[in-house]
Amino acid sequence: MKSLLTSALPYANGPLHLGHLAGAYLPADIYARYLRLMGREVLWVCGSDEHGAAITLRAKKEGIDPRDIIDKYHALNKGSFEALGISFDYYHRTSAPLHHETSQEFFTKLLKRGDQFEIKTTEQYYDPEANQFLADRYIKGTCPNCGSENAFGDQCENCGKDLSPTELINPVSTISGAKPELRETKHWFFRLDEHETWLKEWIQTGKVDGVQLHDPKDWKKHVVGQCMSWLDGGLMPRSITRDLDWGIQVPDAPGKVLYVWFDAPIGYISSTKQWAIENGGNWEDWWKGDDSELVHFIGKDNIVFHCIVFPAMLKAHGEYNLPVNVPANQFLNFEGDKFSKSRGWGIELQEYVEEFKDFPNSEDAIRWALIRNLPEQQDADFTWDGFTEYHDKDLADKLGNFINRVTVLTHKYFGGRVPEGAHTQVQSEVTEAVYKIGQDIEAFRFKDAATSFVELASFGNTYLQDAAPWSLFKANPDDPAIAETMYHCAQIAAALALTCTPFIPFSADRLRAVLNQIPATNGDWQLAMDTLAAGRPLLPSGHELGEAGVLFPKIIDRKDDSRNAIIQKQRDKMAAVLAAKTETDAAPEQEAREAFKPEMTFDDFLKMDLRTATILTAEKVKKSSKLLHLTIDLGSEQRSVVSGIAKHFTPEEVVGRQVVCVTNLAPRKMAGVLSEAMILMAEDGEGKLVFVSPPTGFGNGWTVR
Ligand code: B3M
Ligand code: ZN
Repeated sequence: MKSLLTSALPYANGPLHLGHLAGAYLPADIYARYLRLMGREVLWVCGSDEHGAAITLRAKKEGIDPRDIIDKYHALNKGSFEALGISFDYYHRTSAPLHHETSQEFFTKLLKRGDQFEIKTTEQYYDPEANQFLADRYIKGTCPNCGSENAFGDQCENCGKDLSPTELINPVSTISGAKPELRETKHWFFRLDEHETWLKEWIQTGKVDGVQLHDPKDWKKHVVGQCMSWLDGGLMPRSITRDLDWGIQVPDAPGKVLYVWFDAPIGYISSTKQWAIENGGNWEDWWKGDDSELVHFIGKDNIVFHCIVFPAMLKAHGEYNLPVNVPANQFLNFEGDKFSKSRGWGIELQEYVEEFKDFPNSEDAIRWALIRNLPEQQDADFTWDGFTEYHDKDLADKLGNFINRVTVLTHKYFGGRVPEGAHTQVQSEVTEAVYKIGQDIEAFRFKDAATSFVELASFGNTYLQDAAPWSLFKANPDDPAIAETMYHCAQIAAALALTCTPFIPFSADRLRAVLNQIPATNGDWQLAMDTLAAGRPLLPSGHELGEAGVLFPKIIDRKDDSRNAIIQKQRDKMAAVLAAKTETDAAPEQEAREAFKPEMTFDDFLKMDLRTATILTAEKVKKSSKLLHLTIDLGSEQRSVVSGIAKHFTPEEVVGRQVVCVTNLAPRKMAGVLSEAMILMAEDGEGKLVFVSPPTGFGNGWTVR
């Protein structure tokens, strides 16, 4: 079976940060490297996403050509990936002519089918100075609801009201400041609604037309959950063209380009084609063959496009395989907050590469810290303390130290040669561990795989410590148990030096060099499993080990503070960002906090029944972009609640939350759904909502007063 892997194509309009790496690239790299070591046929494609209004807008603002932006960031991001060992088979770009052709052919094929597009003419705002139609976000004006002068064409961020551009009072173009005019324009809408039925069946059961394509139990719950909440909301035709001058020309429609999210996933196909041209393969075998499995690696913000829209496009086209899995990751935060370029919060990949260039094993140090803390099922938080700890405890203390001790002791007692030994329980444990690490990787449980790997290292250390060959040697240098111990230690060391390869490939080569092995190549993991299963050693008796040495110098080292100093510089940077923020927050213009309400009596307050509760289920309310329908657990009963938080939270994010709610408001229907309680939220000056929650573990239905 072939494996065709894709990772989300990063926009070439800015640098990538650690959060991106942990989302769609590092997990895919572990998977791809493992499959190659298993001797499977793998093709992993990616590339730069170089279209979209964000790129043109930025180019206009900076007075440069969009091409300058994409050339710069394509090279930068590609370079960062390479530096960190991200082993794509091909990194293409969507500005390439081959991609333009491929996307146009795709569009034409769907158009020719006759039933896949609907063409509609609508009136849209046009900027007469910039000579272009304006996307909703590029129009500002006064909010008809609250009077704020900074409302966008799609929403007023002051009062939260959903708007359409024509509702704005005094609209202006954010591109030129000109007053926009309404003009007629024609667009192509992909009939996603026509695909709703089969998509629902496919997501729920893994079947299409009665054929089982995947097992839905293999998909992550949050991925299926997000898809179902979209599907339950009903699918609508989606416009897939734009009036822009940057992008892929819509065939026979001058001035129109394909919407970036229509062409970007087709980028996976063009990347495969380009790979095939350069490497002499057949791209169709990978995309259309019965013996090829497609897996998309993405972050959670791209789930809908990869699990609903692109599959619908592939099915509409015909012939193409659907993905067998989309193991999307959640988000990674940085030191307790979201990555933010504008606030300077976080660290970009090329910045890491540059700042840590004198740090030993810097590539693997960051890979390992991210792997141990991947946002696989929920959001995770990267901290420099965690980085230090994972490095020093796992890599230095457990892995590096073990391999070093084994080499030193083998040199001491056996002239560096693996002594004689026999198959025992130890070998079975090693066999089991190697198998388990692989199984976790195959199931996209990379964090578990890393844990199993660390357990194998711990097993080695404990085994060596308990066997204590140094004590045996003191008592009787000819004790056969010394050879037995060192033989098994050599096998454990070899298993570690092999199984670490997908996680820390740079160190893997060094570890294997210490064991006097060449770097692992395709098929070696499978070979090792076969060898172990046959009861044979990974390192045979007589094999000569290389020279020992410190493999992972610790970050926290009393004698050498240089590595810690590199990290301390990063901590200082973040402290400066925080200090700057505190200053802005304390600035005099005390921004608009709502005025306090008039006095009320204590009896008025007592009328309110406030309780703790837990959100059990959540889904979007059909035809409303603001409302979530929740079920809450009040201890003695469950209730239905409609809450206006859909713009702030996805259903998956709120399930399981503990909240405080008002239970005795008269029930009412919102968008046709009954609401029997109200959830309390705190809102700051920027409209950000947070739950008012009791501490985790507090029971449900208890009073709040
Ligand atoms: N460039 C969006 C993103 O980076 C987009 C991914 C395209 S994958 C086909 O979130
Ligand atoms: Zn408003």
